[in-house]
Amino acid sequence: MGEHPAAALDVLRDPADWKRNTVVYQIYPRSFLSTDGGPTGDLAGVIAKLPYIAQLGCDAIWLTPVYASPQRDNGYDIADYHAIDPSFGTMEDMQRLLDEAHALGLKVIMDMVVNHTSTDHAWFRASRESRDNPYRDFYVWRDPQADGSAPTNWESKFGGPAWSLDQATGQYYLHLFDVTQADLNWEHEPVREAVYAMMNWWFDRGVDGFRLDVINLISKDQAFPQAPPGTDGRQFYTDGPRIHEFLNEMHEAVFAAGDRLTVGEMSSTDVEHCVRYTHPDSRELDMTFSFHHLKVDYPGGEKWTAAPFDLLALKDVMSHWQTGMQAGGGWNALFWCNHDQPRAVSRFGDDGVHRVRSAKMLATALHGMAGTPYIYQGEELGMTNAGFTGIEDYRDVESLNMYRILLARGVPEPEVLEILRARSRDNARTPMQWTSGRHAGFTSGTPWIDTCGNEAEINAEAAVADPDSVYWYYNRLIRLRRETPVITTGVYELIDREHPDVFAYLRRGEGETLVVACNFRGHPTSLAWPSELGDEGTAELLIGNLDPAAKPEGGALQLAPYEAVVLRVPV
Ligand code: TEU
Repeated sequence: MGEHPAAALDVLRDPADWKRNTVVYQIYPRSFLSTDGGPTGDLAGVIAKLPYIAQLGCDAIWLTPVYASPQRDNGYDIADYHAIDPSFGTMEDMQRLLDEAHALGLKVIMDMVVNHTSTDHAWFRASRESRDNPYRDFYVWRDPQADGSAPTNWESKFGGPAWSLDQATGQYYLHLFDVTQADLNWEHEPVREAVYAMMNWWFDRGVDGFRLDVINLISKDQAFPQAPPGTDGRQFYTDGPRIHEFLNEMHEAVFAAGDRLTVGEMSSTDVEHCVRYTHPDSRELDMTFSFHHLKVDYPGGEKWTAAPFDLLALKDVMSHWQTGMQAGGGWNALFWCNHDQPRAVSRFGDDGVHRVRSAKMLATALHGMAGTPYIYQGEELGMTNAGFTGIEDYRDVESLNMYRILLARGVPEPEVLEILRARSRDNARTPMQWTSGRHAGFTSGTPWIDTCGNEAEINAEAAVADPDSVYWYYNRLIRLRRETPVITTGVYELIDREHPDVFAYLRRGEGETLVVACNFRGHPTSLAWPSELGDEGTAELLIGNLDPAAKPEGGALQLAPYEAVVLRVPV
């Protein structure tokens, strides 16, 4: 048993810190519920379903961007931070959403995208007007190289170059994402002041926190070096030179004034940086999303393949983050799914015969860990990947770019489509399945993107009516977390690292130990009972996804396919 620094536990134990004791429900409003028969979801749809979220047991919602936007990247391209996009509703709808959520005891976390804006934003339109426009320095403009090529060879995260030439002024602007998402220049103080003022404007309207989009990319290496062969340039802006200074400044200017939840989306980061981002003494952020556990099916780091996941790598990565963040006094945001990721049950479980059981198993594996859990809309139903067969089904700018790029690389079309079926962000963006009816009850009109087609079986109405559903299992896990402080504060320890089928770990503290054991395979398996836990007869079942649940006997725990249990032992 490894020793654990006591200091870290003191940080974890602060009961006044609601942010470390909360469960957040993520809403992608565009695909949540349309109340007016339109193709896309709206704020009225979110308001209508707040009781469904409160009943699940969550106490906060995170709304992906609903600001005015040309929707080239579904709202992550903001044209006006102070307006609601008409496709979602009005500022009055937003105010009503805040009021109704608060009345139900739900906090509201808004998505804040400040690494870049849409090229339709007034700042960018002014900036591109001339080299001496007062807004020129709001963005990153650089001269071409001597041969006219882009200032650096950095690649956009959505494929292709990260710079685009503006013919009129003869300079390139930087865009780490789409060409219509121009990176803000955080070196320029007026940018930072404008962003902080805008954030405070939202807090004045009653928002309870922010999810900060790709926030660890805002500080770029001002030397703008060329990326060595085989790299894409991310080493020159990920967790960049002034990132901690900027986040601390943001904290003092915005977050310090109130009890606000801040969660940073961290691209390609590491534990050391995330400890620093989230340790209370740093005065930066409350928690971070990291993505390394969602790359265990990227062989050699390549996302655009249809490879299976590596369970040992998954265990190692998640354990590294659990242990490293605990030891340093940092705090993880826990998640399997979001609007950028394939559905967990299709990716790490079984979306066929064992769909319900494996969805519950995945929930158990995650909700037993230290951190603040996030549930992405539809995850609580065990929603699956989209299963789209033709390119015409896809909507996502990244998927459409990659389709073209992979074909140009000579990958045969059937293979490209197979890759998109496994990897496309649209897997998470199909309409939320409310009923077994037309378009899953998402809209009375024609949805902007097709449903998965399995709404007859997978829908919220059926799940709420069935006490054995994935939905009610999530509810039990959330209640278990509230009733069991060791889930929040206990020291994490991986057991049986080499086991080829089982992801099992301990949570120790508060005079007891939890054993979380999850079979990630479609066949039965056996886990040796850890001898240091003593007599297995003392183990008490806290939750399991099968009835009757596995019981440790004869020095082992026999787990059925995709079975998961949480046991408590008094040591
Ligand atoms: O995503 C950041 C990000 O890097 C991704 O997860 C991205 O989708 C992936 O790397 C593509 O391969 C955030 C948002 O969550 C995403 O929806 C936005 O498109 C992106 O930022 C740009 O704002």
